[in-house]
Amino acid sequence: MAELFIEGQWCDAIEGATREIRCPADGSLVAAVSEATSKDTDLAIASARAAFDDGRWSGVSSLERGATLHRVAALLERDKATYARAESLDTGKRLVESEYDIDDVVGVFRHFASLATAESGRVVDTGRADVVSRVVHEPVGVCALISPWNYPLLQTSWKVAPALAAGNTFILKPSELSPSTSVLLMDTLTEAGVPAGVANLVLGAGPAAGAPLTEHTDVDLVSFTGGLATGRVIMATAAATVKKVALELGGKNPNIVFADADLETALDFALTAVFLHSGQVCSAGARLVIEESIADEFVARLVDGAKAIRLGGPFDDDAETGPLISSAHRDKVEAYVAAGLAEGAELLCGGARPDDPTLADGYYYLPTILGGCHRGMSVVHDESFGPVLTIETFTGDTDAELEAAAVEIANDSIFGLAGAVWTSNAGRAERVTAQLRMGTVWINDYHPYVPQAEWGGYKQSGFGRELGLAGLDEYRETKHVWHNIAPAPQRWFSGPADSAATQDGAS
Ligand code: TXE
Repeated sequence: MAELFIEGQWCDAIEGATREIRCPADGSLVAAVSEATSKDTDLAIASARAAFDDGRWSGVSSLERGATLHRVAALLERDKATYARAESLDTGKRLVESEYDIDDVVGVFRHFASLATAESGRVVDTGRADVVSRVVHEPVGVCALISPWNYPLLQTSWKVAPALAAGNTFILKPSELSPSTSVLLMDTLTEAGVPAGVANLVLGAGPAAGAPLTEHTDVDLVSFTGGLATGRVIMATAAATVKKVALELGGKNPNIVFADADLETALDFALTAVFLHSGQVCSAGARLVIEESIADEFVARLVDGAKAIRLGGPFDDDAETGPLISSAHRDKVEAYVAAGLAEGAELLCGGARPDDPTLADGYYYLPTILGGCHRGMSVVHDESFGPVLTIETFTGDTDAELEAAAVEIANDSIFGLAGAVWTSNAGRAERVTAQLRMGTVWINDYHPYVPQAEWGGYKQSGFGRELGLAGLDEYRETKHVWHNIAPAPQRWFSGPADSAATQDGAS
């Protein structure tokens, strides 16, 4: 209890409600946490507003803000085991994957710690000796940070670290399914020296605890990572008060394999692309777009690989991937596969819950491959966010036709988050990459990212960028200051007679 963090204090939800957090691996109770309503969210907004307006963080030098973020990184390293265990219990993901995630979180804080003092502005040459003109960056103000459940702390760090680096205050609303590491983070921020009221946390359901953040006039910016449907609602709601909005809404990402690729490596990565974290990855390579001449053999071996994937809980050393986040999410994935089969897709493997009785209490779903898919099918276009791969093929009589066919299929999506190209022909790799309408393209690789490079989507995958340099700019306003150091009348209008003439006339 008392997991809301407002004005530097832990508190219960005003209405006293709680929510049970259950481990998706076996349904066991992890915690019962406070469940906020709009009353709590309003208090958190007031706290963040006051903290911003009195300059207790924005007035701190960028050097000191950077040093604070470096301390956050060091504390996260110190407490890595606690964080990783909490993340695994909430999400069901393997402990080793949570440990990788916490390492990444440390890297994100270090990246933005370094950037805090960089790019502070520039002097503009106006061509006038009597004017000093400069462009400066300032924090946006009060930020609403709404994060999802698949990489709870990592996605949160992509927002919290730049928001703090730029001098903002914030209210964090993590997914109601995975709040534990956000709760831990508040104490870490305090220990690192973030002043009370700068970092606020509300837990609870999206409509009750999150929506008020997107409506309130005292919130200046909303950064959201989650589903497309919720993103549309948030964008529309935020329009009423013209907030700055950044959205990352997932994707349906093509993994394109040409016959001239290193097929052993492409096969290995095709499995990771889609089945990592049981497909609950916004950049998952859930569409295999493969040259027809190699498709049969490649897919047959892929099916063998998918069947061999071992499912298990966070602390099972033999497990290779874990459960889905919730029973409701598994229902959604099942419905998605059923719709694909009804559309004419061929079930090549999976398509069911595992029959292993030791997994019966968890929300597991077998790695699934659907063959015979084409662009007319909704299963090819909709995001399942589960361990489901669709197979599409392309062909062409000439190199140009082949590449054009692959690009046309890959770009035929409302999404544009990420994709990959596998080929040993460097020219082809560059030509195809240049045509792909996506925020990230991997060539002969899948999934790596670094905090130094921007992340975000084209099309309905959202807008705005996280990480990189642009990930800081989302949280900064830009102000042009024009300082006339030798002011003198301009005489555009004839104006009143000058004071000397008036005095002469009066005498
Ligand atoms: O996400 P929601 P859900 C996709 C994936 C998944 C689908 C739905 O396809 O199946 O989204 O998942 C908060 N105002 N992704 O329902 O609803 C909510 O409490 C303010 C892609 O779990 O988008 C949570 O904190 N906030 C994705 C956050 O929004 C609201 C990662 C995300 O929840 C709100 C996860 C409202 N009206 C799912 N309604 C990615 N891009 O990586 C909900 N929320």
